[in-house]
Amino acid sequence: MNITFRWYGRDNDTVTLDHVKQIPGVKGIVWALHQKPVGEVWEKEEVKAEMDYIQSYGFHGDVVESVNIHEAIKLGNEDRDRYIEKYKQTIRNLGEVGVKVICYNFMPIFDWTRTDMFKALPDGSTALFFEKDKVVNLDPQELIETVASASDLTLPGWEPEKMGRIKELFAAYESVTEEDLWENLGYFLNEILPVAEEAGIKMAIHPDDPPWTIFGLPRIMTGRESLEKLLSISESPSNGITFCTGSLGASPKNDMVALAAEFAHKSPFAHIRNVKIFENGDFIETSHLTSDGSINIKGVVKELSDIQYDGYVRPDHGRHLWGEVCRPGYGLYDRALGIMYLHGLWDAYQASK
Ligand code: DNO
Ligand code: MN
Repeated sequence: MNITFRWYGRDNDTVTLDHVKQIPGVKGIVWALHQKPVGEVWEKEEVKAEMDYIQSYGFHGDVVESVNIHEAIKLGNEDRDRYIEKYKQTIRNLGEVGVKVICYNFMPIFDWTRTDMFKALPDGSTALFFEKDKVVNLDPQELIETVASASDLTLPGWEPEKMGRIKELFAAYESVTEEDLWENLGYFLNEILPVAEEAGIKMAIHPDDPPWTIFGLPRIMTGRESLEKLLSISESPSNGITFCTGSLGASPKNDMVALAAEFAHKSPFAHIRNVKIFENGDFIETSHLTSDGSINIKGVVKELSDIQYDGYVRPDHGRHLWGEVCRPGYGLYDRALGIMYLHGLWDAYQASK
């Protein structure tokens, strides 16, 4: 278990690498060039400068999250080949500085979706919350405004350029079915996987968050069958999964311990966090502690320990604690606590072998 921490860059995060250094046992930083418009090539000098900075703190920068995919590729329209070529160049440039894993997602238009970024938990902390019924009746524009007002910093996947084109994008997706989306994912992977292999990089798809259709947009990475189907697209060793317990686990249909047993070995990257699911389908993010949420985090870590999992792991989101002002879900304190829980579970399972 190679513990990492997601960080948004020098001018783009409230957390600094000096802070991260003080969390026990963190080996690497999960990074991205967040200022780059989606679809543009990440140039060699830019990726090298970021990697050098991360390594100057003694961290590795083996994992990039995310190289986002241009909507033209997801829509499968006439511009896709041009954007796929750019994506390939980014993969090559990342391979050259030693990147080993690229996390990406294939969600139309929106990345992770929540209705409230600072919902109070009974203990007085706040966390990301999803109210199921609210989304059924919500105008996507309202959601965009909620997200935009949550932080002074732009949230990845919610870039204003993209949000400005929202009507046009919704219209473009009207005729796109789930089957079309699978086909477009297959086309993309068959193009890029040979390049990733050559660059020594594993591609790790992030599941849809939440793992069901929202606003009538097709969503395909939602559970066991999706993971199986993804793997059946290509046997390339570069075709992998980001095993995100909180995303898939927001659906009670997904048994995360059973999924870890089946898919951890095809997941070069794991996101570990807990959510509490309510009967009406709402869910709130909680601390990592198993008893605080609906996901058996200790069972998941046991599965990882059983196979001597040597992939990269990060605590995913955290609550906002002790008055911390930070990116929604990406403060320092709760993710640091989460890391200590993961270390504790891992060490105990390893010792009991
Ligand atoms: C949700 C988070 C997301 C994720 C991106 C991956 O669980 O991990 O921000 O990083 O959707 O592309
Ligand atoms: Mn995740």
